[in-house]
Parts: sequence; C-alpha cells; structure tokens
Amino acid sequence: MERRLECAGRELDLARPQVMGILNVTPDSFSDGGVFFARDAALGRAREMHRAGATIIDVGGESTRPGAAPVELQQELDRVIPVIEALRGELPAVISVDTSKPEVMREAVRAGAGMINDVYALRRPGALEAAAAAGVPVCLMHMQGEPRTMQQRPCYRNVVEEVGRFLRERIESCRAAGIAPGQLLIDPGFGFGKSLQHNLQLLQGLPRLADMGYPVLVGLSRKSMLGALLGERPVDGRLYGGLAAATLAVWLGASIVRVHDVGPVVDALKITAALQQVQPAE
Ligand code: PT1
Repeated sequence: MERRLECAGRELDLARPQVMGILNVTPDSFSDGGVFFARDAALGRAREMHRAGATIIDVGGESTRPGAAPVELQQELDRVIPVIEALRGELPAVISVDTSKPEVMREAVRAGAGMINDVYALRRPGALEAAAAAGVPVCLMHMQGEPRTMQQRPCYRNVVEEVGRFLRERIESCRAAGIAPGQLLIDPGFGFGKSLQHNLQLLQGLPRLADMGYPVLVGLSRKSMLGALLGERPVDGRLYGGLAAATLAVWLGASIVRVHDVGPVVDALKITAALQQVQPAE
C-alpha cells in the first residue's frame, strides 16, 4: 500500500496511525448562537485539536448521525467554506471536508481542502465527477440506508462480506471515473445502518478490509456502539471505551481514526505505533 498520501500539497505519513479531528460546524451543536458563533467556536476547536496532534481536521456542516435530517446546499456552503478558508491559511494540517454534495466538494477544495470524506461514497449524482475533477484523496464509506432511517432495521447476511463488496464496487466506479487508486481510502461506516453485533463483526473483520490494499479510516468516537457496550453510557462517558476502540482498530489495520478527543487518542496510539514498529527480538 502507498504509505504517503498527498493532500493538496500537504503530506500524510500512513506508515504511522494518523488522527483526524472532528470539526462540526452545525449551529445546533453550539446551542442557538447562530452561524458566526458556530464559526468562531469551530476555529478555536480546530486549533486545539491541531495542537493536540491531529494531522487532519474534518470539517462538516451536515450531521449524518442516526436520525439527522439533511441540510440545504447554501446553508452547508455558508457553514463550511469560511472555516476551510481560515484553517487553510492558519494551520499546516490537512483539511478534509465531510460532505456528500458535489457543489460543496468543489468549493471546499477550491478553498483549500485536501481530502473529501463522503459517507455516501460518491453515490450522489455528480459527486464522482466532482471528486475526480478535484484531484484530492477521497474516503469512501459504507452506509446501509440513509441517516434519518438507517438504524430502523439494519440487515445483513454477512456484514463483513457485504461491506467489502460495496467498497469494491465503489472503488471500481471511482477508477472508471478517472480517480487514481492511490487517491482512495475506505471506511466500514461504524453505526451507519448497523446493529451492535454488526459493528463488532466489522471491527473483528477489519483485517479483511485492510487487505483490500487501501488505507482504512474508522470513526468510532463517542458512538452508541460504545454506549451500548458500557451499559447505556451517555455520550460524555465514552472516552475510555473510545480509546480502547481506537487502539484496537489501529491494531487490526486502520490507518486513520476520526475522533473528538484528539489528545487522549494521540497518547493511546503512541503505544500502538511503538508496538507496530518495534524490531522483534531474535
Ligand atoms: C465515520 C463518520 C463520518 N461518522 C467517516 N465519516 C460520522 N468517514 C460522520 C452513533 O451510533 O464513521 N466515518 N462522518 C458520524 N456519524 C455517526 C454515526 C455518529 C453513528 C454517531 C453514531 O452514535
């Protein structure tokens, strides 16, 4: 697998685990302060995550968590583009844009984004073409259904095989659209149309996805899967479980972890990385 990923002039070293910090620019996640308040809060949060060791900042203006409703194009642009422009000038990190809309992909890359993170894996009309023209790496994620309803009755015969088959099909579409294989990352989409059992089987089966030869990105941070395993623990009590999950995911083959709690995860992954790199005793 290619160990260096070039993201609009900034390099990621995938020979070591990398941490992607989550930057939500959704006014609802900052009570009712509005878009300007959300923008300032987001910039402060990005600086903090970069200082704590995030090498990628994932900027999103539309929630895709279970039950979330879609956001209008102009609203999403108004939220993410000014933040991407400001971050590009200020931080040396890779800026990723978490979007499914081709217009947002185009504008975000024009504003300085070096990666596209699409939970719809470029299935929206025009997204394949927009990503191909943008020329930056793309993360293809698996989702069954759509955010509003995906947790109603998730169903698979073999979740690891089906997610693998879906990702291979999306990779084929990307290559046919002119996206180089070295520009692709894959993500099993934890929590996106999956029961607890499905999520655990996917984590266990991560080596099989990693064997496809593309860098694997995972998002487990604060998700309900952790809450369920911890006895219905609320979101703010899932940090230690999340550290175990991030550590295991990297040990099982993930190259990038998408997280809220950057500092703690960076520490945990120093242990994992040391173990991955130590020379075995004779
Ligand atoms: C993810 C991801 C993402 N997750 C990528 N992008 C979210 N590449 C947004 C829950 O069960 O895993 N990979 N962008 C957030 N989505 C969720 C899904 C948040 C489920 C919470 C849950 O609690």
